[in-house]
Amino acid sequence: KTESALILIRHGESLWNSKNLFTGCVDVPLSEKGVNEAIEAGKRISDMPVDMIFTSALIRAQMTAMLAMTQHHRQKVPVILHNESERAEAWSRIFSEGTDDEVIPVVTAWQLNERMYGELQGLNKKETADKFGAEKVHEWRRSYDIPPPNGESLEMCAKRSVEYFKKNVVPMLSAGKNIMIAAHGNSLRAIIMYLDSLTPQEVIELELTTGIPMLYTFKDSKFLRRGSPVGPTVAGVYALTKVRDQLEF
Ligand code: DG2
Repeated sequence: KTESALILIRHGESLWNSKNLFTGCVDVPLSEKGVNEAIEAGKRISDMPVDMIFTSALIRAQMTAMLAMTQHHRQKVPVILHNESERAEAWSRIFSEGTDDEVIPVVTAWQLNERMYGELQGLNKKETADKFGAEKVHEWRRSYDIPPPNGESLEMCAKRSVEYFKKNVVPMLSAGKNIMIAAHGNSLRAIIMYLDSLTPQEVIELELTTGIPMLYTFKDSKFLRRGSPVGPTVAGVYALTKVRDQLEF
């Protein structure tokens, strides 16, 4: 029986999150608070096996993954793979029986980037709501299929992020590999919508907090949510702690 773990984590607070600016594809780093959130997230998953890491191509997600791994009890070294030949080599190592590799391959993919927020990028979220109306801005931020001006709707973001997930992450989980994905509020909302079979109406309510790891298990081609994705709830964190002991690796 093969059960594998999937850990999803929205990056820690970025410098633009702290200023309440629409960020999208703008490549800003974590704030100091975000750095600490990433380290705390790492402590929460420090005894969970991680065989491979996927991150977006943006620095805030990469910083989060790397900072989280500084807390891992195995002290394996996450190594970013920059080209196809590095990837091919890592694949053959990860699948060779009996290798206790001290390296965790890290794949960066633009498909996991935050949704392109178009003309909203760089604008203050509150000021934008004052200008265009809270309802309109909420629609741009949370609806499934209404894109912000010159930006991507969640549906468009889902097309690339979920496709990438199905093509690259699911085969690894099927092979029994434990995966961590560090990405973004909306690229992860799209992936969670797929994992939890949420409807376009239900996904409107889905909010992800920065720096809280969410756990799924994958078995018999099915995903099972083991830690709450909604908010930094104590229940969510407890669920994660409890589940750790139940997993068999
Ligand atoms: C935020 C999320 O993305 O946007 O682009 O401003 O996860 O990379 O910080 P992230 C952005 P909202 O969900 O707040 O609209």
